[in-house]
Amino acid sequence: MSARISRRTLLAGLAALPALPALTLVGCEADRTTGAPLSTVDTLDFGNRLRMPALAESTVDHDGVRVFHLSATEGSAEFLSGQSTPTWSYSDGRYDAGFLGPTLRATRGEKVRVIVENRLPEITTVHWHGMHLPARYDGGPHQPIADGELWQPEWEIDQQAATLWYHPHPHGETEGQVTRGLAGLFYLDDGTNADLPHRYMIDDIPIILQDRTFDSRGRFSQRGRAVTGLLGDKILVNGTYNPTSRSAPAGSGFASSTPRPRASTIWPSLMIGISRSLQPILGFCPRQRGYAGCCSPLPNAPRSS
Ligand SMILES: [Cu+2]
Repeated sequence: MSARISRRTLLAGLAALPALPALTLVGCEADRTTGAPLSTVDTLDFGNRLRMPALAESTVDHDGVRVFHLSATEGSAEFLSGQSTPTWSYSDGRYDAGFLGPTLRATRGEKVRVIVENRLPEITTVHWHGMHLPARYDGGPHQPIADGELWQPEWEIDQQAATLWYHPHPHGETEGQVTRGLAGLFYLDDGTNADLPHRYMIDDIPIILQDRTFDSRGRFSQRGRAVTGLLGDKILVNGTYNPTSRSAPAGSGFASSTPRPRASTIWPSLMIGISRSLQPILGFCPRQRGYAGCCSPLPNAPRSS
């Protein structure tokens, strides 16, 4: 089943959604810093299946501590068709997408230990962004992990439910290491919001938005530096460029590899597009046969020549 949905279909879906007036398509303006276009309208076909970071493996040791393993490693990933990009990533020994890392998950009251191994050719650290924990385990520049070394912070989860992330924080090298791919999510549960979606990748969908610039060989480029930092001209969602994902009703799974038989004809698709200025473009595209043909693009939607 093809995941490719035309731009016209997306626009048709948007046109049919008066309840989403805020999610308008941005114009053809250029970024003031780099001159790159702000809109991806008519430049993407949403042809790549949205990647999802797996939940990290963990074990509970005899002291009741939940133990995770993260290895920072060199690798590669394909973002642009046919081009292999050198990357760094975190692996838990089972999952390694070549970019980003698995999602760690723990519950308030649990003790956790993360065994971090640095297999990179330089110093790194792992900082638990947003985590309440002892300063010596925070993972800032003052807690370097030399290449080939292990670091094993251990703490008790003691804060409300949150979506946090982990990333390297070595002095002067944070941007470069995050750009190459080092980052991941850390979910915290607290058991008090049972009515919220909580089934990972089913009704609780992780979305990691990042911008990158690629050179002619598909490598990450450091071009596009602005006062706010490095600005990319391509948006990655969970490490996927030009992504698409199919939605399904509650209970039947999201982006399931085995959708219900009628899913392809009656359920909408969630399209995710992000402009350079981080304005989301979302569309629910009915996939009933013949539907797309009865709608036209938004009247003032910009068109590429
Ligand atoms: Cu941070």
